Amino acid sequence: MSKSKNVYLNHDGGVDDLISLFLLLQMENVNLTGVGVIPADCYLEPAMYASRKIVDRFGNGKQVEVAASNSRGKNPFPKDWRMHAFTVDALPILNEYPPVQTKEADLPAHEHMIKVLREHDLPTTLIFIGPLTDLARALQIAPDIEEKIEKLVWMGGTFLEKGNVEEPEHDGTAEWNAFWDPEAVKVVWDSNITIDLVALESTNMVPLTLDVRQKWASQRNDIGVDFLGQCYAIVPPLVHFQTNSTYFLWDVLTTVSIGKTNLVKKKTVKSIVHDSGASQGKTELSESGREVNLVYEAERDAFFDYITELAKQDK
Ligand code: AGV
Ligand code: CA
Repeated sequence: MSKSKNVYLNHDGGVDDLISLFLLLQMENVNLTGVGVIPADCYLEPAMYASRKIVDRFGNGKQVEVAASNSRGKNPFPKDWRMHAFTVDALPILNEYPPVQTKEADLPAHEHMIKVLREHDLPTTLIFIGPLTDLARALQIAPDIEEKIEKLVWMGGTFLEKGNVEEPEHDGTAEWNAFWDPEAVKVVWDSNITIDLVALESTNMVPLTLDVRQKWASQRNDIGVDFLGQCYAIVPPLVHFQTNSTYFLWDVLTTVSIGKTNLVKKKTVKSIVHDSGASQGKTELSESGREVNLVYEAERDAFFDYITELAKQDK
């Protein structure tokens, strides 16, 4: 058995953000020290409630505080996507035994993270599966936390020609988490933190497809697999061709990459980020840039098998 590692999660309330929280709570070698929720690809209130209810229902008795972010971005997410958290929050499986027990932290997310990092002697792995705003703000007011950070694992960025932002006044080269707050990416790039970048290169290999949904449906007698199936019923799968709404398991790949390293391939690259103009949020390869460990490939079938097993409550 490998030793347990401290992990702090900052997410933005999408379906795959909430599933990431659920799966982290199932990992034996993870000590989840806290959770921050930022209202980027979600509305804050349902995302906070859904997170706390997931800890209640699937946390196996773990005590984890959930902190609300008061950060604001530069480029807002489409409203349709932000609505998903309302549905997850309303699922009967999360509402069987009210009231909610898991505590909401009394500090905003970036300050809560600073407090939790300082409280632990051993360094913490940060998982950010939304924009980097809370981390950038934390580094600005408490630069000492850098030494408490083992590494940052971030779902964001891409070096592909086409990102996933399709918005007026943008050239389409950025990934959304970077685009929401490009200046925050720059602040984090300027730090000395080790960064694993789970970029679109690898997440493009794990679209939600109908065969995966069918597999979850067939195994829905397990309550954890049923929860996966219910949540991924909210978002559109890849059927005939990819659209701007097609759902990938971006954040879930990011989250499981911390434990199951054989599911992904990494290489070191140097990168800069554009923080303004028509390419804002674009990460670009450049010899003058900072080093990041780019996760550029994923083992699709092994990945879906792994998360389905991890989700099972009757093991
Ligand atoms: O760019 C991927 C990020 C991930 O953190 N999010 C969704 C994941 O949580 C934004 C996003 C891009 N395309 C989307 C997104 C889509 N079609 N639906 C919802 N969110
Ligand atoms: Ca996200």
